[in-house]
Amino acid sequence: MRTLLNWIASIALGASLALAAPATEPPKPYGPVPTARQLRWHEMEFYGFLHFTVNTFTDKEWGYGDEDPAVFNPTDFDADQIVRTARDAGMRGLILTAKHHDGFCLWPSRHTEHSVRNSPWKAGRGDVVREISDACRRHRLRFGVYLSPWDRNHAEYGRPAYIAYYRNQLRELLTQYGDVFTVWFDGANGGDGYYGGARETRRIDNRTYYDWGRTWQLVRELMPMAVMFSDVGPDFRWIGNERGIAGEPCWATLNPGDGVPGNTRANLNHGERPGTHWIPGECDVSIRPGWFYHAKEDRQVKTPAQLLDIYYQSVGRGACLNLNLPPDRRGRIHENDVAVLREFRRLWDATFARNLAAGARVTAANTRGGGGRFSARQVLDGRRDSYWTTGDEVAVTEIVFELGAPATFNVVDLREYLPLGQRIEAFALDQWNGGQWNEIARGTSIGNRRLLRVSPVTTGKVRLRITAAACPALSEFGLYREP
Ligand code: FUL
Repeated sequence: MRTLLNWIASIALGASLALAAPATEPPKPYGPVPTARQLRWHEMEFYGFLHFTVNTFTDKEWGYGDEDPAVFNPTDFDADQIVRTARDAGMRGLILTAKHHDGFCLWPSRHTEHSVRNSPWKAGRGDVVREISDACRRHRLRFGVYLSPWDRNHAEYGRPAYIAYYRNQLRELLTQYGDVFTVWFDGANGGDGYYGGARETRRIDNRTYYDWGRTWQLVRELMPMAVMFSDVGPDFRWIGNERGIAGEPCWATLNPGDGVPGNTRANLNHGERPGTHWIPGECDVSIRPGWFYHAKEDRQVKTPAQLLDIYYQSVGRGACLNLNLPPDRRGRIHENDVAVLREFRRLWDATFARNLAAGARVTAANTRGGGGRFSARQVLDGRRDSYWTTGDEVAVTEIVFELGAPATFNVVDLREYLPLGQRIEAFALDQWNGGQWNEIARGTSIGNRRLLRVSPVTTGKVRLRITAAACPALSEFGLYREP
């Protein structure tokens, strides 16, 4: 009986090995995987929004579209101060509202009179898009644009002519300002507005009106490495709230179906597994209550501790964080915001300065090909392009870190190797207390990055247990201590 069972088992094993990749080759990808442009975006992790337009001067959040361009007049505009503030906070890019719902253009578009060209700022010769994109290049940040699909100023909004106008504007932004890392398509669509003087309510069918497929194609042609945001992608999705909080779990995959910006049934906050597409989440949130600057909110800037909480619940759940900084009426980031960002960065630096597991002795229960390029040590080399993986047949495994001397930590950091898909379904971390293992943390989705805050633990040995849908590919492991 025993031999018969062994024989059946060996046939089954032989069949699965025949389908598997050789042990010295990487595993086959699992499910949808990110494109090169999405991988570049994942690496950014933390970047910012700049909400700036006529609203800054009229003290509104949504301009009606009848604002006189003369109201746009920053008294001391300083693109370097804005971009430096973002860079010093740790951001890797900035997305500027080139045009918000009010339709006013921060660049001298050839296709409208409703722009900086007719403002008193720099006698009509200013260009905010130019200045911010140039400053981003100087300070090594990526530059991106927000171009509101809804336009409450334009006379043709709601009719086909507006779609041609919108695409002409995209063409200007994607051909005149160098590399653009993202185009951010907002989902707020249609409603009342000025519309060239009509002052009426215009409803559009967001499934058909914008013909998104062709607009997205235009962006691909003009800027192939740009990632596009909308509620449903195509490259990254809205996280479903404006508080900057990703779900737990938060999968990078989604079933967008026939959803369109502003109209989707997909689970944006958690993502969906299994999912047909790789469409990871972005958490957008403002450092103040509003998206635009209002002097009355000068004392309502989020605290460094609040920003850190948001960071752990966005970047720490595999999403990117897009933190809005609203330039004030001078055209600078207000002192209160600068002070908060400086302290946020100080705490962040102090936490992540040293991986307490960096020098650990690592032993994995299983290693693909027995070692070498897939060995357990790869998770401590600080590189996201290397990883530890196992034989194809392994779905449940573990990896042990002997720290040498006891260390105290309260943050656990994990990364999957994204080019092979999101493979890990669940994990748990144990500490060795001298006699046995005690579980201290557990979770499900990892993806680009998973940060878990735990109550401070002091131990010389930890164990990570993993359950995966296909053999795991873990890129990084870290233990940190918050000051
Ligand atoms: C929303 C807009 O309506 C807000 O004004 C802001 O731009 C935010 C980022 O997206 O949908």
